[in-house]
Amino acid sequence: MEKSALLHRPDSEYAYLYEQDEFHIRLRTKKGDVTSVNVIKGDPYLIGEDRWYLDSEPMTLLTSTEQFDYWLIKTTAAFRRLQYGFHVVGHDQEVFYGDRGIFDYDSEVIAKAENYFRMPYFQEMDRFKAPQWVKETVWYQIFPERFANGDPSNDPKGTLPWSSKEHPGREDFFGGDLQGVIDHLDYLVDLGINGIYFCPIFKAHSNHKYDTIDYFEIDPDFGDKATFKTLVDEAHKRGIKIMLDAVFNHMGYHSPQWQDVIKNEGQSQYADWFHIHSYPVEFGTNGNQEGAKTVSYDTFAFTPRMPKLNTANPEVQAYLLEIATYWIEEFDIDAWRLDVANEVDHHFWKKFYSETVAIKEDFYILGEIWHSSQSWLNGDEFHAVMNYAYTETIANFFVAQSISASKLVSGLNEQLMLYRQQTNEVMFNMLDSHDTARLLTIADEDKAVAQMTLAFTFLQHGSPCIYYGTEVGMTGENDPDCRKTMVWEQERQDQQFLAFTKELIQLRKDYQPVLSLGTLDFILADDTHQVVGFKRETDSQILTAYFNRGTDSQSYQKTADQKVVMSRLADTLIQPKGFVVLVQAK
Ligand code: ARE
Ligand code: CA
Repeated sequence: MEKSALLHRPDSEYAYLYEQDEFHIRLRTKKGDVTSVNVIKGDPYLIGEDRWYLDSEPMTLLTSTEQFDYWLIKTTAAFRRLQYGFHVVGHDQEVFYGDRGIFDYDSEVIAKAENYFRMPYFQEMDRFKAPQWVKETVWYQIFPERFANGDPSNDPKGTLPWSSKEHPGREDFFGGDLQGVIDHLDYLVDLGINGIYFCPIFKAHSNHKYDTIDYFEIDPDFGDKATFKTLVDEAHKRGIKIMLDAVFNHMGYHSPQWQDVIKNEGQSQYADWFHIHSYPVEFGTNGNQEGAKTVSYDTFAFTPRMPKLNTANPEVQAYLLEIATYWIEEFDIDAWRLDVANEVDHHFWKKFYSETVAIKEDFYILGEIWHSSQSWLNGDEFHAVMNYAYTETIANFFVAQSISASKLVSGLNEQLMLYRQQTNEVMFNMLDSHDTARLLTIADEDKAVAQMTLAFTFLQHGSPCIYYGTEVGMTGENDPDCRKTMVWEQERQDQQFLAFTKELIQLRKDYQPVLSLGTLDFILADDTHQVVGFKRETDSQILTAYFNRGTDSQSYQKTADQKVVMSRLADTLIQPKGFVVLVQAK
């Protein structure tokens, strides 16, 4: 047995409360190395005749990657306390794996308290609580400057006519605003989405508004607070939730705070709001120019126009927490997306979590993190991250075709094992965004590939997000080209893509419970024909799906009690770039 592959870590994604009284325990073993695992467990204080009342329960094989098997047991404890250890049976030996390491399995080892892992008490306060409504949400991301110009009176100077430029430049303005969103809420209802993620809308200098000047004001190019209030109210009436973008890692160069530092340098009352190493800090002086590596203060990336905030400063914390709570209390928003979330300290995010959730216990906090995010997802900071690591793996198989079916399966299972189950259920699954090239463009404008990739993503744990314009076949290379003005003329919209997107959103809604909560088992990973199949299962339903990324049509299994609920088929075969989704009751 490969003992070095054994891994368990208490109070992590390996041991956590899924529900108030449902405790999940996972164990990692080397793939194929272990034939069975039993958990030996009991209450640390329940001792009779100087031994514990211990029982032993089998774990089930939950999932596998190329290297590892992952085992799971869902259990509980009468007195909400548990000590537990693993009786691991391999082909050649059996061991006890516990808090003090790995031992040959024998009664002496079992009898020692110190050998047991502990779940000291089932603290509901500490449990990772995932907002239920997020599981029922299909998101739509809007870049406000480019969605719709509903009010030309607020167009900034130099605004260009809508869709007048095939490739917008970094400094272009087209007049998009909040009224434009209000005017198209019924379009969004008809599309079927029920959550909007807005890129920043507060007063800022650029067209993307990530260089904030005033977090307490709606940017005048976008409208005013009354318009925003109408937008939120009208969206809520239509069952659409609203998520705003919190840019707390840095402020904009033109903010009054940073302008005061430029003017008064070390004497400024805001000097400690930032990370300043030397003065002057004026743009163009002291090494402070675009892309310079010698900026005299910390910035976002190497962007001197985005001075990094010192979130360890209590004044900055108070200022940002006031913003965070203001937009919930005054405008009833439902969620914050946190910009550059991984570069702000955990201490601040813990305060952010407790203050926002105190106002709305089902408030959703989404971190923008492009890599593994375990340390932000323990239940006291974020509920989820923008799941680029998961969706990039999907795109690598379906679009870039850089990985095989079995690599796809291994990669996705590896991602899922990084987080608690309830975290996976509220992850934010977008295939593209305002920071990436558009899906159809990375698919070389092959609609079938783009649609197959979307369909696969919509059938995963986590809530899918459509980037505005995807549904009408918009293209675009990476920023700024992925921020073209939305196509509203029907004759220029891809009606087939629109119909497909509506069908897919409806499918997600029709089968949300099994798609959010169901297990995920990959039943097929054919590296020769590049076909992948998986099952999602709850107590009452099984959804099965097959995707053909290969070049030949493939047959698929269909039993009498399975119903085809969505497909891209040629007769009874799954054509290349096709798929089939089947559902059966249990
Ligand atoms: C743009 C161009 C830059 C150019 C700059 C010049 O993208 O190449 O140098 O203009 O001004 C906002 C604007 C961008 C602008 C940027 C800087 O939207 O148009 O850049 O400000 O002025 C990493 C971070 C991630 C960040 C991306 C952009 O981890 O947090 O880079 N995303 C957020 C927002 C952006 C926003 C900012 C941050 C700044 O979503 O829209 O940019 O507030 C890999 C890495 C990731 C990396 C990702 C993308 O996957 O793993 O860490 O994300 O690539 O680059
Ligand atoms: Ca406008």
